Amino acid sequence: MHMVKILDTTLREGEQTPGVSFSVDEKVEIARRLDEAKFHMIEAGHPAVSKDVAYAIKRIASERLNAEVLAHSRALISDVDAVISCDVDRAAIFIGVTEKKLKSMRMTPEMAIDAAVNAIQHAKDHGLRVRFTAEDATRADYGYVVRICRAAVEAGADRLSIPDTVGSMTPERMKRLFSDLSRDLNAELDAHCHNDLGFAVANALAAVEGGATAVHTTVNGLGERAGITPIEPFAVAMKVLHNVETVDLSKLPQLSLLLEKYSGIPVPPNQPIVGENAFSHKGGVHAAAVIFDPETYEAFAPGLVGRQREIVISKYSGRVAVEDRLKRLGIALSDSELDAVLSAIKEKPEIRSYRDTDLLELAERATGKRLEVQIPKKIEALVLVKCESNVYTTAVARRILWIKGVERVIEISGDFDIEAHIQVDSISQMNEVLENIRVIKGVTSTNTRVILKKFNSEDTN
Ligand code: HCA
Ligand code: CU
Repeated sequence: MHMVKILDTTLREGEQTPGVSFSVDEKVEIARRLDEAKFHMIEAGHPAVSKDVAYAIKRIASERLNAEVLAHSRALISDVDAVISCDVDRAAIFIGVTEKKLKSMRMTPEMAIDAAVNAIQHAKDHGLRVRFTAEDATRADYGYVVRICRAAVEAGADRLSIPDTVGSMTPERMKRLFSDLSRDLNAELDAHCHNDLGFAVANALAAVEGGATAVHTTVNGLGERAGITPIEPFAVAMKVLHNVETVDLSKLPQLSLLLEKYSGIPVPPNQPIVGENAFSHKGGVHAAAVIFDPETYEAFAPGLVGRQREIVISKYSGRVAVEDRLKRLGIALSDSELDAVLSAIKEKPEIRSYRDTDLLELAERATGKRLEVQIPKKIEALVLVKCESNVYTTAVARRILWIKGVERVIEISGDFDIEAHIQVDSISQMNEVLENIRVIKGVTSTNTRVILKKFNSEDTN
């Protein structure tokens, strides 16, 4: 399998996600982090959209990153001029190529070719490299796609993007399309796959098998509607299935968290690679086998992306899992003691999973023994949050809940609007959580109380 370049378009396609708008500083930080993770190309935005979009692109271009920086442009001289003034490496010029889209623009196929060629030549005249995008190519007439792409290459485009703009392709058709295009066109081919049917990762892999030399992705799969190919499963699949290195896989979880924070779009727990549960085992049979040999229930080791395997302790757990967890806490119990712990767990089906402290407490009760362990003491605090009077408190509460270290959030009445329960390992982590709460739009002030001791109602029985 050949080398594949990754173009990240979180800042362009990703900002087209409903509800998402990044600040200029956030964009610059995202671009730096993408560069550190060795992304090859960064599509920084479409400068004709607004002044702040153009300004962010200029700032990113002035960072002199290793990654090639691109700006998006319609096939219009005025859009290309906006790209030229951003000082980027490459213009990404697009025009719709389906019959319907041409009609809506009141253009004949020949007029669209002329518009593309003029825009490309204009960009080339100003020293820019050019990628040409035949928008909605997968639903357009193949002969016309080849014709407009050949004209684009002749005008100076050395990359062509073939987007599946509405995500309606299947992997089989994608592979065939890209192998036909690699035969008929003399340029590097980019695949840009939307996820409307859930095939964005599979279609991108198939495009690569057909001959694509670059794939467009976003962090967490952000983008219009259902988004596009998420980098996390795509890059891992390239490594695991084809042994091809793309970006630095160990940086993906952090990038995902950063984008969860800046986009406000939460990552579901069952999301591959970066979801909370992606490396957790729960069923008794699964846990026992994984503890014996991880490969029994893992396609690849979590360490590949810098994460750790988790064994969930719940009513589904068997002896092996409970024994293993207690052992890791430095506690060895006899068979009968383990039985007592296990049956105590099974008697509380309402508890979805046990944290170490809860498991220990339960084990102490079940065995009647005092268990001495070395678990790092957690720091807990209650943070009271006041919101601006015109903001929707629930939206702020939800954003607080996504911050790592926040365990629980409740809306309250009185002087403050929200109470957040925080649990972290260190004071510096505590400061980080507080900082993350304070920067949320709509938060006016916070008041933090460190928890010294807790009492449960059961303790008094
Ligand atoms: C758009 C369309 C686009 C372009 C992709 C590309 C698509 O939002 O303007 O330039 O490679 O999906 O067709 O994102
Ligand atoms: Cu798109």
